[in-house]
Amino acid sequence: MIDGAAALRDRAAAVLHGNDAGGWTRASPLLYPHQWSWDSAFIAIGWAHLDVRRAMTELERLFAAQWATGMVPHLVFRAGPDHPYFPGPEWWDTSVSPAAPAPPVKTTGICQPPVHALALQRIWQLTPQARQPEIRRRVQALYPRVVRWHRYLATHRDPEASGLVTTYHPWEGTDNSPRWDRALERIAVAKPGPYTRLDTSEVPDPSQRPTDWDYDRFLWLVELLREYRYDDARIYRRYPFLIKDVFFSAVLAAANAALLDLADVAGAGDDDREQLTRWLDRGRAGLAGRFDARTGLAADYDIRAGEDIRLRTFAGFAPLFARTADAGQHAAQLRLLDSEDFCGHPRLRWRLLPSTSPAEPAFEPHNYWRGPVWPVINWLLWQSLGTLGYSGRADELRRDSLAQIAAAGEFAEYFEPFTGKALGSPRQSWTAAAVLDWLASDPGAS
Ligand code: 2M8
Repeated sequence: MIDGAAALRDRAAAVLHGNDAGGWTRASPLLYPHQWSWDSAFIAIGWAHLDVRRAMTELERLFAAQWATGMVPHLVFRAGPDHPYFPGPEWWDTSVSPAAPAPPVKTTGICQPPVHALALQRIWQLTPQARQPEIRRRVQALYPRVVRWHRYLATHRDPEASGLVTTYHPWEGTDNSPRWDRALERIAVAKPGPYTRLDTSEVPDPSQRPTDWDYDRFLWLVELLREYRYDDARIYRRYPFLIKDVFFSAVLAAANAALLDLADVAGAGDDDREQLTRWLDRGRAGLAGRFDARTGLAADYDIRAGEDIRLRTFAGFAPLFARTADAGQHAAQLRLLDSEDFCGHPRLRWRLLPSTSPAEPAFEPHNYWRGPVWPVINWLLWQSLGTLGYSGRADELRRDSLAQIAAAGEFAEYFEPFTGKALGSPRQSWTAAAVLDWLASDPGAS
């Protein structure tokens, strides 16, 4: 039993209620005032502990902004002008694409890891019997949309049928991860129009956020995507940033397994079941091909440069995130997870997976995706390890994650790995959501 669990739960619930904008939830109150895609999936898991109907609404509202291609956009602009965020809808101008949702819905033109099916699965697991008829109907209505989303990723984002998803932008998950450094360095001309960042006023310590050099490139890439009208075929022909992202692909594999698990509840037909099984098998095979037995990590692949991205980051644990069936890979990855390169590093305050290995030259303990510990990444790892049967190590991750958050006294966006200091945005919704799920999953509590 975690000390102070009831108080922590109440505080986590208060964060979600405080960020609830009525049917959708701000990713955080000031820094991220809109609805973000993978944030919403985690947030739905948090809501499922408070109100399963509200949890379903979170996902339904997000999928209401799904593109005609099946893409679920990385961000739905929902907050009014009193909640500024940069870059806003004008910068993205998705009206250039016939696939974008019709006004007044405003979104960006990229996407984020498909955690949504995992959320749907968790909501269903947490649905009390009395609510099952209603939630089953809602799951049945949403399920085909989630399948379309996965189809978009398996086709438009994988024209090679490699089983690996191609990402177009650092904002498709882990913004300034060093995984993208070389690809961004190759972009010699990055001259976006004039702009003013707002994130650096919300997080006043610039060492916790991406640099202006990063932002120039992030925004320049958006300009190119807009120029190509967010058309996947055109993007694939000409665009400079195309990465086979093993983490994104691993989440898709886990999400395909979750949809198969829900197939009976959703009343899925044989076609969908067969399709999902094919995508799952292909995803696992694609990831197996990216596993490097020498390092024990999976490597991303830069399509444009034709080179592997070999850095020690959390993404290298893609086989675990994908819940691969390969026992040899489990053993190698579990050994590495607790080695000095990752959770066993002697300076770490908690034995949690940092976003970048402290042994990696690019590691920066304060800087966003370049070193800090992210609770949602540890949540995904915790869930994967539990599913794979490593419940002891999974429970350590759960307890250390809760201890870190309780000690810092804040549902922070990310944490300094050596000191445990809260960094980035306070009252981050997905951190509160992960806490609610962890607290309810305490094996010692029942
Ligand atoms: C971060 O990204 C946004 C852009 O999407 C930003 O820095 O402004 C990332 O951590 C991303 O993964 C996350 O979904 C988003 C909202 O929490 O913030």
